[in-house]
Amino acid sequence: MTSRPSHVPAAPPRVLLVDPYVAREDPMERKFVELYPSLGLLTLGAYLRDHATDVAMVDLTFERDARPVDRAIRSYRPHVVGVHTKTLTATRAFEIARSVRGAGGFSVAGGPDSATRPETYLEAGFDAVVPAEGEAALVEVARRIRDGVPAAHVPGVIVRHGGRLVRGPSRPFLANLDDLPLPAWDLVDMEGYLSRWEKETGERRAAVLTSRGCPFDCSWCSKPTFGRTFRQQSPERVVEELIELQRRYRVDYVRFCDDVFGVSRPWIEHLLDLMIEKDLGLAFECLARVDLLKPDLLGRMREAGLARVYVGVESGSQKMLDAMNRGTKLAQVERTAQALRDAGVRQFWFLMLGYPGETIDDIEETLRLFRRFSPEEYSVSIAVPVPGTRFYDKVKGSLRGRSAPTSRAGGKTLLFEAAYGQRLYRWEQARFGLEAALGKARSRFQSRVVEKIGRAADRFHEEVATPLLARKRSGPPTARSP
Ligand code: B12
Ligand code: SF4
Repeated sequence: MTSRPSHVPAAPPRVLLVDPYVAREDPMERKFVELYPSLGLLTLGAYLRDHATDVAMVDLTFERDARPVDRAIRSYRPHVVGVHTKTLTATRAFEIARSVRGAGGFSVAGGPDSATRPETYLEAGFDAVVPAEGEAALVEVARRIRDGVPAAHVPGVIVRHGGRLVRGPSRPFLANLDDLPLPAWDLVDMEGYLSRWEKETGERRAAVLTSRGCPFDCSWCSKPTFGRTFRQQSPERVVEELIELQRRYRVDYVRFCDDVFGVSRPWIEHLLDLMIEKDLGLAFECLARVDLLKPDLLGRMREAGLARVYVGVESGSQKMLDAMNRGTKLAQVERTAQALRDAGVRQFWFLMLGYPGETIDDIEETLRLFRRFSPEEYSVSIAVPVPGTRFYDKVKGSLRGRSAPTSRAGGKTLLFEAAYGQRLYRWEQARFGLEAALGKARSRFQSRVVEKIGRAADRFHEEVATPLLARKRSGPPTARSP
């Protein structure tokens, strides 16, 4: 490093942010994943700029491989390369860390996967991991690296030193999310995302986050970054962001990406009031919990533009909801599903099969619930034990094949020794598929033929598939309730 006279201000550090997600490599992408740029990275980028740091970004979402990262390293010569991590993209992230090291640079990993297993990322070639909120930590690391000072002992940063992990002290979360700048949308190809949406749906869709964290405690949910903490922006700040998206990018549909939307009743009422008062003309969708989405709120949500709700139904068996520590009641599921239907809002249900303790009868209860309400959209996945969750701890002694299940399994592969074999769960998934198709046919044709097909499928399930596939792992084969 060349020394600089003390009166000459240091040039701003240069940080290259990387989203290593390549859509074409994601087996779920075509079916379920809706593409939006990473809000975590866009907010980091905006915050770095506000703190005298130069930022560039490579978003691999629409690329074929990581070559654009190599090119950016050569042309931009960043002090620090910051990579967002998910389990799905771990291999790609490791490849990038090796490239950075090869080019003599400094790499930092952040995001859910590296937060769960920082040692793996450091062993794979990353120089540092930020396992929690990244904004302030990354600013400090970038300044240090520019100045040739090691990043060890920086609050909120983990490095490897002498073969050991050195964890800096923990860093408090940002006190007020309203202090965050608007996401730096210009760092990515917003028009690429928006025009793709426009082609598919006729709408220009963008993602917005109004909060960080979630106060609930479902036993299979991985929350390495924010844990059970919960903070939200003011409704005024949220509306400011919506208006900017409309003004700059002609966005007309918003996905609120919060873990749970509307945790606080006064907050959501205030936001809805503002959206209605400003007459934004935006449609929106969100993910809601059935215990929070009260029917008496739906009218105003509809007026403010609500078009679709993702509902974490998970199971039609109260016993399973309790086992998952969902904190929801079946009666709430039923009430919400009915209210959404009455209000004409599309529902997307998340359902899960195979959670420990689930029997064939529980699955049957889930299917009955599904049949009763025929949600417009759904995803039914085989439970994935994500490292760092209580569910993972419960089954980690019986993982099948892999030590760290990846989300590449896409909810179709059984990753642990569950009550039944994978074929049973795949069969049950197919039954939900058939049920969905019959539900659509029923609403269109009211035909006796549809009922006949349904009954034949049920008979086949009971008489052929169940005896064949529902062998409990231990003990003799059973017909129905094991
Ligand atoms: C919204 C969301 C989506 C949206 C939008 C994603 C996006 N592009 O932003 C959609 C629906 C598209 C989506 C898709 C997927 N998602 Co998603 N998603 C979320 C959700 C609910 C919020 C993400 C978010 O914006 N958080 C808020 C921001 C502020 O936090 P953040 O991104 O973590 O970033 C902060 C810190 O982590 C850190 N940080 C992050 N990156 C970096 C990098 C550096 C260098 C540093 C220093 C710090 C740092 O600083 C940031 C700011 O403080 C999370 C759950 C969650 N709470 O995180 C799941 C979550 C991230 N998704 C997950 C998964 C699995 C996926 C998919 C892979 C699903 C699939 N294919 O099957 C895809 C991948 C798509 C993609 N583009 O990567 C998992 C990841 C689990 C894991 N261990 O990998 C999560 C954690 C959900 C879960 N509990 O399982 N997702
Ligand atoms: S599944 Fe949803 S409600 Fe449950 S803890 Fe995770 S984010 Fe919160």
